[in-house]
Amino acid sequence: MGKGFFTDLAPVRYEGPESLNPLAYRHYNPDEMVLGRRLEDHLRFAVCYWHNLVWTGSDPFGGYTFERPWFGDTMDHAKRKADVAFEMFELLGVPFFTFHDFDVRPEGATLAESISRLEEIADYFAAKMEKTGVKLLWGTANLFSHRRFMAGAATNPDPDVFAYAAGLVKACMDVTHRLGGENYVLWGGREGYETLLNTDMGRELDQLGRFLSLVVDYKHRIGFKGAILVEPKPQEPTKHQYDFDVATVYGFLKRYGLENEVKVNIEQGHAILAGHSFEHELALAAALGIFGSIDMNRNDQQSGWDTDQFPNNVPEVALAYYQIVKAGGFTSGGTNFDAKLRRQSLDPEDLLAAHVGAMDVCARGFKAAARMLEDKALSRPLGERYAGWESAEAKAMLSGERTLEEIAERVMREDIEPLPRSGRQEILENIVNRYV
Ligand code: XLS
Ligand code: NI
Ligand code: NI
Repeated sequence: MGKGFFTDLAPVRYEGPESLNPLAYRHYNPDEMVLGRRLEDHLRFAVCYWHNLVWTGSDPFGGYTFERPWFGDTMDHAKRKADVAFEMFELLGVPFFTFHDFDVRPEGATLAESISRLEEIADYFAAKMEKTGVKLLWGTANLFSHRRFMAGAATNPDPDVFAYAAGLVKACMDVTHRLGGENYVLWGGREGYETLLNTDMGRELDQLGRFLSLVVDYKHRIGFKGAILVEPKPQEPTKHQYDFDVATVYGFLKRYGLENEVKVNIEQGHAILAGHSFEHELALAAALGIFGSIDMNRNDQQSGWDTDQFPNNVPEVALAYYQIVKAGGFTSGGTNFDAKLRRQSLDPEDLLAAHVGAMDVCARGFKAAARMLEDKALSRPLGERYAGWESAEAKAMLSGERTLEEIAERVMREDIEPLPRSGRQEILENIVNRYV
């Protein structure tokens, strides 16, 4: 049974697909072997601190709906919040959690005070992590909520804000490192602009490039072995965010020489906001060698903003995990639920049920993806589609052994006339539907 907030709720267990218990896993059996590995080690689920323990249920039209006993800005409140957080992680049996500095400690009057409070909570976490075995998937600094960051952090016109942000990030990296975090995330919450009338874009991009280089240098100096991850998002809160999508981030990393140092944390909802599918962003990151981790939270199909809902669509999730397993699966990354309840979901039970459903959807999707991979259901037809490139002449064109003139001459000499072939999209879609 839970202890504090979740008093009358029992730990969530795997009960199999026939179970009618709303607080049991029906598809997520952590010990099930899939592709030669435990499901838990494939999926690497993480629960986020901010949406579950900090968000009050407010929206643009109304204030809080949640009344949580740990809401308040003292260190006592912060510790009660941590107690509830770990109670929840344990009840769910998740291996990882994620947090921002801002989520876990009250803001201090100075940077030094904010940092010492963060350090104190980190000690509190360390003891709980030791006791429960829950690990840190990633830590991050919140460089977007406080008014000092309204015009950006690294991209602020005021160098004092850049410096202040550097101080916060250093402290967060220290704590993440100390707690054995497996990654460090930077989401550019307000690194963007509202209007070009007051924005020098070239300068701001250089500032952001410098900031990220400082982070990478520091990572190496302290011996942090985790990955540095940038989380792309096209807009919201700023009208135009610099880390728009995976392609934009890759171009940015190349420009500042960071493409071998930094990877991406891809969020499903952000992919949709950027006009892409989640699997597009995953496949591109894998192709560019910068795939790191995922935030598995969807948007509402109609609303056009980041509604951070728990995943509930198995076919969608299956196609995403297919790209991930095809690329070799997670290394330091994992499946973080950067997702929140709807504001009427007031009960402790709602917090658990949301994650139970999400983890089951992910498990079903992942297992479908693994079966497609094992059966070569998609990779065989894909291989056939590109088989022409196995010929010696085709390879010579790609390796740079042929000039444009030589290629043109050969087409004429051999009287080549390409034969259009079916892309077989519907047949392939039907194949996927056999698995999901
Ligand atoms: C907001 C982002 C944020 C990051 C962490 O849209 O998803 O929650 O994941 O700062
Ligand atoms: Ni988001
Ligand atoms: Ni996110």
